[in-house]
Amino acid sequence: MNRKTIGMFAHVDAGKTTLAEQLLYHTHSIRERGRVDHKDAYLDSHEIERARGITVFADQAVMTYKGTTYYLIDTPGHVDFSPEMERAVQVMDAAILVISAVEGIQGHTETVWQLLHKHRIPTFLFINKIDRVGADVDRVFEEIRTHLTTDACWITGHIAEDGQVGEALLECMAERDESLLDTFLAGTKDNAFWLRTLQDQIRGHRLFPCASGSALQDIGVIEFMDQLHQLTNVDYDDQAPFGGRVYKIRHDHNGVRLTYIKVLSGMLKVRDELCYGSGDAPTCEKVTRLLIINGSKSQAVDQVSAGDLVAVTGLSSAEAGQGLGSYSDKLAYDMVPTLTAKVIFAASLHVKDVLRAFRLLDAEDPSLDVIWEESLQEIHIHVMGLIQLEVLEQLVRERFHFAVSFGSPEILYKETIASTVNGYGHFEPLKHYAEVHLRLEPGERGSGLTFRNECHANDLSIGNQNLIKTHLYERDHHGLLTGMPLTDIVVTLLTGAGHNEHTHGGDFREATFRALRQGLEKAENMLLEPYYEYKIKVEIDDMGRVLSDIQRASGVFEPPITTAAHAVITGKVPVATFMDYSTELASFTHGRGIAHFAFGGYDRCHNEQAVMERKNYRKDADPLYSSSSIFCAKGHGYTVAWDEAEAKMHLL
Ligand SMILES: Nc1nc2c(ncn2[C@@H]2O[C@H](COP(=O)(O)OP(=O)(O)OP(=O)(O)O)[C@@H](O)[C@H]2O)c(=O)[nH]1
Ligand SMILES: [Mg+2]
Repeated sequence: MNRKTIGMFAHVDAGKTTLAEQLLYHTHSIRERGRVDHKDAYLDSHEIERARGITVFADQAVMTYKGTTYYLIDTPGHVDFSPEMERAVQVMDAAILVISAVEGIQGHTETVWQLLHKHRIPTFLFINKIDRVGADVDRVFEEIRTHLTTDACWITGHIAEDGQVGEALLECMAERDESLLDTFLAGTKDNAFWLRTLQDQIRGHRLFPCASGSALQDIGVIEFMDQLHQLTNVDYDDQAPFGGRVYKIRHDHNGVRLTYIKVLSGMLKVRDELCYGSGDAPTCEKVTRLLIINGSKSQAVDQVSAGDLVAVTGLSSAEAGQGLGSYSDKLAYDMVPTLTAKVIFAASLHVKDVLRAFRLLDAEDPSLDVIWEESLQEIHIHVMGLIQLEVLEQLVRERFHFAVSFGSPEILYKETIASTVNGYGHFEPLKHYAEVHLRLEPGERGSGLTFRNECHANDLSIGNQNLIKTHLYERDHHGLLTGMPLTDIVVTLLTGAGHNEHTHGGDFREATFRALRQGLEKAENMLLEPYYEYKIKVEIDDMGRVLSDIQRASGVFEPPITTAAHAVITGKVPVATFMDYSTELASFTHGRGIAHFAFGGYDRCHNEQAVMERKNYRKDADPLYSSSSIFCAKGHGYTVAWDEAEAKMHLL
C-alpha cells in the first residue's frame, strides 16, 4: 500500500490545525470536527496548546484516502517553535503551505518557504480564510509570485475528480518547460501524460500548485485533498536495505524514550538492530517496540516499511536528524536560538532533579542546548523567545510537578580569536603529571571548535591523545572577554606528555584547559554576536525610514530593489538591535510592510566594549579556568603564571 507523509506549514494562525482537522474528518479518521477555538482540535491535543490556541508540538495523525495511507503532521507556526517545525520538514513527501487570504504572505511564511525549498519538499499552497471579510485571493496570489515563487499555478477548478487537467493549468505547465510547449500547442489529449508530467514538475520543485478555500467553513477542502492525492507520487522501495531518519524524540508517561523514525527504504521489524553515531564507535541497539502514532493514541505493530512513520523504543541516544541504516549522515538545523536564559527555581528543590528534567526536555528539543554551569550551580538554556519560556514554565509544572521561572533572556554572544597562537599547559602537583601543547587558529565562521592532531604516537599514547580531544569537547569553553562560549577555532594538538606512574584521570583535563587558556591570553580575542539576514518590503515612501533605522541599528543593506510603488531591502543586522523591529515596522507602515528575518550566523559584535562592560567577566576569577600552570620542585607543586610558564615547559 502507498504511504505518503504530508505536513502543514505556515505563519502563526493561518489555519493549519483547522485545515488538518477538516482533512481528518473527511477521511473518517475522526468522527467529529473539533475546533481550535473550542479547545478540542485533534492535533492540538496538549493542554498548553488548547489553552493558548496555538500549536506548540508537531503532532501527527494517520488517515486513509482512496487506498493511500497518509501521515499528517501539523507544525507550529509561531517563530518561537520553529525548531520543532524544522525537524518535521525533512520527512515530508509533500508540504501544504497555508496562507491567509486576508493577511497574505507574512514574515514567517517566507522562512518556512525557504526551509521547504532548501530540502526540496514538493509544496502545495493553500490560500485559506476566503470566507473572511477582506479576503483577496488574487492579491495573495500576486504576493506569492513576488515573494515566494513565480512558479505557482492555480489548481482550484483545474483538476477534475477523474484527473483531467484543465486548459489553464496545462498552459501554466507548458510555460515552465519549453519542451512541453509544442506538445501543448499540438493539443495532445493524452491526459495520463499530462498528469504524470504535472506530478514530476511538482516533485522536481518546478511548479507549485495553488488552491484556495476556507478550512473553517469547509470550502474547497475535500477538493484540495483529492488534488493533492492525485498530484503527489512517491516511489519507496520495500525491498532495498533498511534506511531511515530520526525526526523527533519524545518520552512516554513512564519516561521511556520514543525515537520517531521515517522509514526511507526497506523494512524495520521488532528486534532488528540499528547502529548510529560516529564512525569509529557506533552505538548498536535492538528495536524493542514499533508504534504507529496517531494523535495521542499509539498502536504496536511488528514491522513497518518504506514510507511509514514509526516511533520505536530501544534506542537510547539517537537524536533528531540522525540517519539510520543506509542513511548514516546527521542533518544539521538552521533554526537556532540566539538567546539564553537562566532557569530559576526554589532553593527547596534539588538542583539535580531540575537538571534531570531539563536534560529530558533537551533530548526532545535539542535547540535548548541545556548548559549546566557547575561553578555557579546554575542551569542555562537557549531559547527562541518569550512565548517559548512561558510554555516551558507550564510544561515543567505539568510534567515534572515543580515550578521554575526564567531570567530575562539575553543575547547569546560568542567569542573567537583573530590570530594564531600556541598554548601550553602543564599540570604537576605532587604525584600528578600532564603536559599539553596546542595550536589555536581562527576557524571559519560557524565552524565551531575543530580538532586536529599533529601529535606523534611515539610522543604521547593514542589513548591520551583521544583523552585530550574528549576534554576539549566535553564542555563549552569560556572566552576571555566576557566568558561566553568559544567558537570558530581550530585547535591542533601539537604534542603532550604523561607519566607512567603519576598521570591520573583528570590530569590531562587540567593540562588541556590550561593550554587552551594560555593560548587565549596570547591571542587577539574577538566578541561575536548573532545577526539576522533580513528582507524588508515596504511602500516606496517608507524606504528612507527603514534604511536609516537599519543604519542606526548597525546593520548593512544591499542597494534596494525598487518598483514604482515598492522597495525590497535586504542585508544583515545584529539580532540585539533588531529583535523588536517587526512590531515597529508594522506600526509605522500600518501593517503594510513585511519583514522576514532569518538567522544569518555570527559576526563581529557591533558594540564589543559595551557588552564587555555589562558582562563584567573577570577572567582571573573564573573558577573553571586558569591560564597558569603547575610545576613541581622538591616534592611541592607551585603555580607559574601564564606569561612565565612557557619557558618552563618540559617539551620545549
Ligand atoms: N474565518 C476563518 N477562520 C479560520 C479559518 N481557518 C482557521 N481559522 C481561525 O483562525 C484561527 C487560527 O487557526 P488555527 O488552525 O489554530 O491556525 P494555525 O495555523 O494552526 O495556528 P498555529 O498552530 O498557532 O500556528 C482560529 O481561530 C481558527 O478558527 C478559515 O478558513 N476561516
Ligand atoms: Mg496550529
